[in-house]
Amino acid sequence: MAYGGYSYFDPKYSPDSEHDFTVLFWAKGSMPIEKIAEAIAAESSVGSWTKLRTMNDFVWNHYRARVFKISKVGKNSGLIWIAYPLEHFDVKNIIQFQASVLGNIFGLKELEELYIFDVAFPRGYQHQFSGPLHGLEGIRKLAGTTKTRRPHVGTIVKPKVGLTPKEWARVAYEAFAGGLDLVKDDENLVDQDFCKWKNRLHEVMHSIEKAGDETGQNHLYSSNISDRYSRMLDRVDYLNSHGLQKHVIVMLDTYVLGMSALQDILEKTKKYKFATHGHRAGFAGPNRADFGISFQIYEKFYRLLGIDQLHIGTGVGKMEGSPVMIKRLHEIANAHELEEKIYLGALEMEYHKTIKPTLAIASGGLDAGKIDALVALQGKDVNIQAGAGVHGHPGGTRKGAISLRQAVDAVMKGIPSPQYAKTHPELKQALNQWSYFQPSKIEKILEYEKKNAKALRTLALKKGRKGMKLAFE
Ligand code: RUB
Repeated sequence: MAYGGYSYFDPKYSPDSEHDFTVLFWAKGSMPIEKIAEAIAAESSVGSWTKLRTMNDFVWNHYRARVFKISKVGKNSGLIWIAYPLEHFDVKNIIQFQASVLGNIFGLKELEELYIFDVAFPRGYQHQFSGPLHGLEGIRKLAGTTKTRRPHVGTIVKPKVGLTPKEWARVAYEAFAGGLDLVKDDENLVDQDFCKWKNRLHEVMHSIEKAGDETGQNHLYSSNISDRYSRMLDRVDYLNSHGLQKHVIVMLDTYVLGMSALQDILEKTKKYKFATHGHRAGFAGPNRADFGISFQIYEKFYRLLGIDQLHIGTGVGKMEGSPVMIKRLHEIANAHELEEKIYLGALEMEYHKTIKPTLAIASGGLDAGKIDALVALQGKDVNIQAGAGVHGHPGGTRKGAISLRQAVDAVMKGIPSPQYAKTHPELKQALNQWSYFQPSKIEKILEYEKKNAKALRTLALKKGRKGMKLAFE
């Protein structure tokens, strides 16, 4: 069933992981699904709505997309697998990839739903990128946890915005003194008049020095520099001129600042050897509805580009994302090989060997009572952050911080938090305040996934995106 005069359907085609991108789509519309698939392939590669007198064999053979599989759900809906050749894409230019594969197709008027689940990047593309400079192990080195392998613990100073630099740094000091590794700016705090970036930075450096003398820890500060590109550059230069690599992690609102600026600013942070922290504010806009792009795709790009630690959600806190999906995002951050899981819209992929793991950040609605469940889901290679779960503790910020550290100590000793709380009052107060998230709930979900993987796959292939949602949400 051709579209625009050509057929992009090639069921015999088998993508090659060195050379082809594989992209998994869900689509529904007013045309038969075969035609929808052709339209997507055409508009995202070499074609358009009608036959082109300018098309030639070379273009057709070298640059077109190939629909190699369709799993039909209804007459007009289904899952679609499309392969794109490496030559189609510009070198080290993610914007060009976005304009092709994540671009015009969303506007095709015949489509009622279009969701792009995942992209498996070919090795030939991956080695255009250098990945994280520090990555998981580098951040562990900074925090001094290479041997203990415990989860990192941090906080986001709250209120999100409004405190003065001195007030902000005082809260940071309390959090560090309570044993937290990291304090970070919120995604919406940068350089507002009431809390200028430079003033806050210097005040926090005093807090780090003071608290470090007391705790013996190397405390870290994720400083949000997100802004127009020229200002971000100035900030990175400024951090470098003060030699702050040991304590400052450069924080970037990766999604809203966009791939273009991100790609260049990361070259600069790498040049100066700064570690980086990726916050994903805004990603959920094109992630939750009928037209959307899964965070899996952004996350892979962020790892390829070199974000050292990245927000991926929690699976147990306030933000969207089923536990199994968050586990998948954790794997994208730090595994080498990714399994295919069609019920999550997840494709098989292997990272190029030079791409280091990124440290996953679990953040959003956490408190000490959720640590056991979180570790059951994400393991110990994770940076756990709690904002309100620290500053909303009945004993205040320092006790909130202590409660988080106690929960982490407990999990490292293999003792459930409620038991540990009997001899640790700060943890006890936190559990009383917010209750305990039973890790067995998470274990059951993971067990269910393991036992039912085949059935879940069948359900997804039969019912499409709706079937995937039914499985876990
Ligand atoms: C945390 C907070 C973060 C979210 C972002 O505050 O609001 O910005 O983690 O979400 P609190 P995600 O601990 O008070 O909820 O990490 O999923 O991108």
